[in-house]
Amino acid sequence: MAIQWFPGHMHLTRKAIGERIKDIDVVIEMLDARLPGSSANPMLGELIQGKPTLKVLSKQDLADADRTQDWLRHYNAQPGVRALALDTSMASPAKALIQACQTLAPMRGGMVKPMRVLMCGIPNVGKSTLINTLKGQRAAKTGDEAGVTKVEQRISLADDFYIYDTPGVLWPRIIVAQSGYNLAASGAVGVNAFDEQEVALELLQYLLNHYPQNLALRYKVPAASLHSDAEWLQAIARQRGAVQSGGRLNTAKAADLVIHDFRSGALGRVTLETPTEFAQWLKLGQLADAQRQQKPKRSAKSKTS
Ligand SMILES: Nc1nc2c(ncn2[C@@H]2O[C@H](COP(=O)(O)OP(=O)(O)OP(=O)(O)O)[C@@H](O)[C@H]2O)c(=O)[nH]1
Ligand SMILES: [Mg+2]
Repeated sequence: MAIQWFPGHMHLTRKAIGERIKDIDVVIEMLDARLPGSSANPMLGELIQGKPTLKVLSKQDLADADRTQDWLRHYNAQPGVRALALDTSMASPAKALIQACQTLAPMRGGMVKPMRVLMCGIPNVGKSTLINTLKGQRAAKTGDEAGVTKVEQRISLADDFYIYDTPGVLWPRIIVAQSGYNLAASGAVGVNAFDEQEVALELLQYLLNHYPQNLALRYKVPAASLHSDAEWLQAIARQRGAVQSGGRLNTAKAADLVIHDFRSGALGRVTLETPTEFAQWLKLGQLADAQRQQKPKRSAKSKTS
C-alpha cells in the first residue's frame, strides 16, 4: 500500500512557508544523504522556486561516501544549484553554510538588511540539529522521531543573521512507491502511518542487491546463503532471538530491528538510491500516476450495482 503521511501541522506549515517565503533571502533545503531523491519534497520545491537555495545533504556520516559524491556531482552540475553534505552536529563544516548564504545573497547583511534564511525539508532530517550547531547552543528542540518541530521558530545567529526553523513536511501524495518505503525506513514518516514489515522487506531487498556484505556482517549470516528478503527477515528473527511462544519466529520484531539498525548506522554506511535509480523510479511513478488519473471514474450507478 502506498505510504502517505500529511497531518494537520504539515498543512499549516505549507501555508506558513508560502507566506514567509517572500521575505526570505536564502533557503536551505535539507535532504537526507541516504535518500536524496526521495527526500526532496516536490511541494517544498514549488514553494521555494526562484529563491537562492542551498541543498544540504544531512547524515552523511550514515551514508555511502561514494554515492554521496555521486549525488553532490549530480546536483552541482545543475545550473544555479549548490549542494554540500554534512554531519549536522559537526560545527566547523556547518559554519561554511553561513559563508555560502552570504555568497548567494551578497546584498544582505547589517542591521538594516539582515540575512533571512529559511531551513526546510522532510521530517527528522536534522534541520533543528543543524540550527543548534550553527547557534552553538540548544535553541531548537530536536529528537529522533518525525514531527518534533511543530511550529516555525525564528533563531538569531547574529544581530544581522537569522534563520527560520520549520516543521518537517512531506507531501499529500507520494507517487514513487520506493520513495515512500525509503522515507519510512529513514524515520521521516510517523510510526503509525506505515507497515514496518513491508518497509523492512523492501529495505532488505535493496540491501540484498546492493550491500549484501553489510547484512552478512551485521547478522552473521553468510551473504550467499539467503536469496530473498523474506528469508533474511526470518534469519534475523532467528539470530536475534525474536521468537514467539510456540517457537514461531517474530518477524514483526525482526522488522523493527532491521529498521532500527539502518537508522542507527549499525548496518554500516548505506545509501538507498543513486541519481540514475531515482530518475527511473520517478519516471515510472509519474507514468503510473498519469494512467491512474486517466482511468474513468466508476459512476455512482456502477458503484452501487
Ligand atoms: N547521524 C546523524 N544523525 C543526525 C544528523 N542530523 C540529525 N541527526 C539526528 O536525527 C534526528 C532528528 O534531528 P532533528 O534535528 O530533530 O530533525 P528535524 O529535521 O528538525 O525534524 P522535525 O522537527 O521532526 O522536522 C535526531 O536524533 C538527530 O540527532 C546527522 O547529520 N547525522
Ligand atoms: Mg525540527
